[in-house]
Amino acid sequence: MVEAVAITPKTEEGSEKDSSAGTEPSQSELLFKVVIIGESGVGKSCLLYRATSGSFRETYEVTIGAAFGSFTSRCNGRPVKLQIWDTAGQENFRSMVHVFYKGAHTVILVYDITRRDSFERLEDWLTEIMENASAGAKVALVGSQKDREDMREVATEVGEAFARKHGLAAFLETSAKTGEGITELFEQIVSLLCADRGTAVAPTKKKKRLVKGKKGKRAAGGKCC
Ligand SMILES: Nc1nc2c(ncn2[C@@H]2O[C@H](COP(=O)(O)OP(=O)(O)OP(=O)(O)O)[C@@H](O)[C@H]2O)c(=O)[nH]1
Ligand SMILES: [Mg+2]
Repeated sequence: MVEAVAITPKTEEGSEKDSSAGTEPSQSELLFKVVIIGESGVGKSCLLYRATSGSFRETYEVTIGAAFGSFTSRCNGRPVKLQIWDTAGQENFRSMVHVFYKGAHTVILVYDITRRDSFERLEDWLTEIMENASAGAKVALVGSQKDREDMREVATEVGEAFARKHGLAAFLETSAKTGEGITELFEQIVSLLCADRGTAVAPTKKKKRLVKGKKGKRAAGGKCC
């Protein structure tokens, strides 16, 4: 079983210290693994870049293999870090990508709201998740490039219905360009993982069911299924 890793802060001498400067009991950091997948060019790297740097990258730099970033927050006052792996969407760079699913607590599946083709591939991506991700891993569906409303090919309701039909844990539309929905997405993932703490994910096995979100419940600040 793969559980959230708790990291206890150390002093410079290497002994454990109270991270809350003596006002609260010592709280070690919880570490969760998140993987971003989806068609090439949908905006996975820009999503991560916006979340980690707060800015937008206009130029398209194809991801080769994978890239890494982190997002920090708190869970009931306890520090939480999401260790985020951004994977390559291009077929020729995907041979090693299954490795990144190992032990992931959440998979962010991205399509571009201006590209119908990227939405139509979602079923294939779900199959890949079922074959490679750990049992218990949550799936968050993201419709990216929301700022390009005039080019929209996938209605919000269609994305929402897909997420509901497949029992996905969250659905959000985001824009890496304006920043809309980005912090909300990662905070929603932290909330889901935080609420579920103690439900460990099992090692990767072939063909198992995805974990569903709480039925009918809307996660704070975002759409849910
Ligand atoms: N307008 C707009 N453009 C975006 C947005 N997100 C990404 N882009 C653009 O889309 C292109 C591809 O973005 P990437 O994030 O590199 O795409 P990717 O999914 O990582 O692609 P691969 O690495 O090949 O899998 C870039 O030119 C980005 O500037 C967005 O939210 N709004
Ligand atoms: Mg990329």
